[in-house]
Amino acid sequence: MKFGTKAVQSGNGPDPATGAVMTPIYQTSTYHQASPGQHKGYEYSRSGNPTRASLETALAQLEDARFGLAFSSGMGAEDAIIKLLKPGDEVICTNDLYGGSYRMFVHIFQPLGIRFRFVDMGSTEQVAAALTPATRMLWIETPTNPLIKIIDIAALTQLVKGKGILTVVDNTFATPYLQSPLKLGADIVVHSATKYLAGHSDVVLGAIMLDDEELRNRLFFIQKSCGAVPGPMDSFLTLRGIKTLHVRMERHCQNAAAVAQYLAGHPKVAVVNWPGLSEHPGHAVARKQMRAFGGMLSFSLKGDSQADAFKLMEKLRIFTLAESLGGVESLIGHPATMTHASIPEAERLKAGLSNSLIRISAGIEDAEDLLADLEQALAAV
Ligand code: P1T
Repeated sequence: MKFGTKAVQSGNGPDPATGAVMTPIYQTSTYHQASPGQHKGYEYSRSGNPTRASLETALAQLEDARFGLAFSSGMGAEDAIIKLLKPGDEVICTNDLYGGSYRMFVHIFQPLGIRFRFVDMGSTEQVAAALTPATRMLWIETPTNPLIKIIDIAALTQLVKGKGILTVVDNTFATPYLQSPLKLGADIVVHSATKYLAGHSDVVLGAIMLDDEELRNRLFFIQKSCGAVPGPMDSFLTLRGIKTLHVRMERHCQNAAAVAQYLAGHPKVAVVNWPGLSEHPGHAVARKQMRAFGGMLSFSLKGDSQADAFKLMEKLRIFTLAESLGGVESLIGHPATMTHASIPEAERLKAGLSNSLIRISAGIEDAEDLLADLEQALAAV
């Protein structure tokens, strides 16, 4: 089945109780038992809920995975994955990743004895050099947030094959429409479904997709024991969003291309990070592992002034200045003070996250309006 058909049909099926075509919102915390232990598959909504079950089926189908698990947020999903580890274990992570992931790794799990090493994963040699006998996980995010770097998933999964190291790919920016990490050898895919999967900036939700049954059972045990589960309403909204994922992604990618090309030709812009540009260092790998180049881009200004970046963002009328990404409306943000503020300045600058870096989530509006908005705002800087 092709992707669009899967997206529309996934998790569907007439509701067994009523025949409803759309999965109903089963807004219940608990379920009747005829006699203790005798129930229809559900006993308590932390361990299972029919609306969430439909979503989990849909999530698995999107990534062509055997299993899907839904969480109350992307961070809830990431938290469950790190809980697969134990003190003394090491994780090698990309040095350019969502600031909230960095914060949880360094401030929650590092004090519990799990070690995180941040390396430039664009270089397979650097990852190879960072491996130690204690390495148990590679944490890959590609395209990265917010520098939109590309990491070669197949090269890294190949590197650690047979070494007892799990490879996790945060596929939030690419979505399953553009990139299939499991097919490239990854063990676990994680998403902030808050973004493109739900797609309308109206829900916070996380997802894990994977093929290995033993790992799935461990993650399910963590999910029900620790309790970071989404409610039925949020599960429903995400299911509804998924049905148009392929259509939205086409337009997100087209608009990002138009914005990236416009910015690349603007005299006040220093660098544009978007893998569809032929000069982007990850262009060739992106061509190989992605169906198209995605809706996310970032750019910096000549002179690298934070004040100029702020002025530009304040002038924009169509782009909304806000955290998050992947909704139908175009968003703009300043990673250094917003999404990535928890990364110490020296480390941030070392990774290339400069003071004037501006991140754009290209929405699905008309590209002409987006370019005109940027034009008038850049004129004011
Ligand atoms: O916000 P939440 O659903 O908990 O997802 C966390 C998360 C995980 N992974 C990536 C790549 C992300 O970008 C995020 C959340 N990011 C933002 C809120 C942001 O504006 O970048």
